[in-house]
Amino acid sequence: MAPPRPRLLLGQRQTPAVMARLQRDFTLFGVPETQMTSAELVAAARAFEPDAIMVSTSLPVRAADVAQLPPCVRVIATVSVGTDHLDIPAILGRGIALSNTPDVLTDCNADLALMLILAASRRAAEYLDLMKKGWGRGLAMDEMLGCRVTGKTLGIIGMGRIGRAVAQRARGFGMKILYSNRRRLGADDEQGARYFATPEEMLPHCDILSLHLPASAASDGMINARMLSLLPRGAIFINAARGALVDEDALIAALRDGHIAAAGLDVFRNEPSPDRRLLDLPNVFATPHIGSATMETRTDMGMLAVDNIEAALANRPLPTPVTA
Ligand code: 8YV
Repeated sequence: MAPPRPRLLLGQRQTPAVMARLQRDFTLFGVPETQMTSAELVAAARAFEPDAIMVSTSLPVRAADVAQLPPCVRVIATVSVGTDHLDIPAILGRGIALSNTPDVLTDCNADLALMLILAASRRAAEYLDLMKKGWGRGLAMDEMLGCRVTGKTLGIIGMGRIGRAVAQRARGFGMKILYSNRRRLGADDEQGARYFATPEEMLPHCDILSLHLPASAASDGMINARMLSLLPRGAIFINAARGALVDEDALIAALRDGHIAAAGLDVFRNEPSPDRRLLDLPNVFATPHIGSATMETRTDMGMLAVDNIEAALANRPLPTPVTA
């Protein structure tokens, strides 16, 4: 007789290929229409007693949630590279293995950052709005002009895998790359990019600033009024990393005043209900946290999460563990 299939609590529906694997190899608690809340996840875990739980950034697992999980839970796999929605010490402290999904989403996140750079610089939100209204009259030669991207200087804060992939793409637009990072990269990874030990030193040289660092207590609100004022007037601001990195009141003020010409934002402090004042600004091009949202990448992320769950349940080393 086949051994009983492990019990998996799925916090969010996954792509068809991932769902097919899960339905074949696991006993599932029922598939949520879209996704559960943290409270629903805890209640389901207590009712269903799973061996494994799958979540992602929009489904936080904080210390109070971890404390209520039944002892049968052996592994939590987040379908994300970011881990700021998880209380890592609380999870590991209960002896629960934890994994994330690095690397597989690097390209799509970098592609999205380029989309935001192009859309914000070239006023895509305003043009789209005009076209939805039917266009209707010729534009003057000096009307609704954007900023040329080719040849501009791009500053990147956080030169990890995604930051480097953004730099690689931006070089294709003839952009000069500056970066600030906890440590300087080797020449192979730098590819001619200029290093600054602090963002403060780099900001005055940036035409475009793009964030690619994780959210943490240390980085919370780091892009504040003082930092924005260090950018040259008319700079473009891009955030496809985490909303918590930004003081949104300061960003709104800088966008209203024109000190920041435009912003491309995929992430917000209060997701999924961002500050309306940001969304209503004509010079904000906004997307709903979709950096990894392609069929290919979400499938790769889901498959990697399942690989981690299977490894943990078989007492094998996890392919991509979160250790601290
Ligand atoms: C989200 C992300 O996980 O990987 C990350 O850290 O922010 C994204 O890939 C995804 O959008 C689902 O919430």
